[in-house]
Amino acid sequence: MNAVIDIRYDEIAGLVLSALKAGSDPLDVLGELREGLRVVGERYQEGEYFLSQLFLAAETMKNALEVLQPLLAATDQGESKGTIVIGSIEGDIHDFGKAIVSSLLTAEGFHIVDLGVDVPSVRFVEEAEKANADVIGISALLSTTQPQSRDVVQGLERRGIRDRFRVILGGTGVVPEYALAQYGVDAAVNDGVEAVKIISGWLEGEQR
Ligand code: B12
Repeated sequence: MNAVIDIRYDEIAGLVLSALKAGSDPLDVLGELREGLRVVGERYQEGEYFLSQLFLAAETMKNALEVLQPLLAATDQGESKGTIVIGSIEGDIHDFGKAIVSSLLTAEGFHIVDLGVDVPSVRFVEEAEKANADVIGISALLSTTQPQSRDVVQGLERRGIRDRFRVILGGTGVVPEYALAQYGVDAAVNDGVEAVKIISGWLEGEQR
């Protein structure tokens, strides 16, 4: 966590590797990294860190994830439990959370279709239909981008296919009760492990 706050981007990969070798659980290491980023975000918000430091902290996280992500995604490659179309919504380029939850879902046996970042709401609808997906996953970390998840839901409704897909919104700063009430999504989370539980619960027993 301190290595992220102190932005030790050139040392972080080695530190993560040492922690893993010493027996730390990858999810605990992830928790530490996220906590570090939360503090960086707070310092940025309070004007203590500049935007350049936010970027370098992001670089630090990227280097850490190169080591960590393959472990989170380790899977036996069995039969797919379902398809999830995922992306960061238009105007949002944050993608660490999306990458992590995708790895966790892959490890659980789900097939992921990653649309990338800055994805218009209409594309979520089109791609979900194309992939015959079970779930649409929207990543949105900004208070200005989160409301667009409503556009995805309305896009599904307009096409008369709302009941074919479950929609989940995720990202730091997402307030689940608010998102559920305001955007019409089926679930909203700010934790990837919880997201996996929710999606697994939805698709358990559903034969593809
Ligand atoms: C890293 C970072 C950046 C990086 C992003 C790099 C990248 N490739 O992702 C950079 C430097 C580019 C950046 C830019 C900006 N950022 Co920024 N950023 C952050 C920071 C520090 C960490 C975010 C992060 O990666 N967390 C770690 C991940 C693993 O956690 P997570 O996103 O919560 O993901 C988990 C869950 O939420 C969930 N999840 C996430 N997505 C999804 C999706 C689905 C479908 C599901 C099911 C689950 C799920 O699973 C994940 C694993 O547990 C946050 C601070 C914070 N509090 O987090 C600010 C923060 C999000 N940024 C902020 C801001 C303001 C910006 C900028 C506007 C700054 C600027 N003036 O330019 C720009 C906007 C760029 C844009 N258009 O998107 C604000 C947002 C405030 C708000 N409420 O709107 C924050 C909160 C900082 C702050 N406190 O002010 N940022």
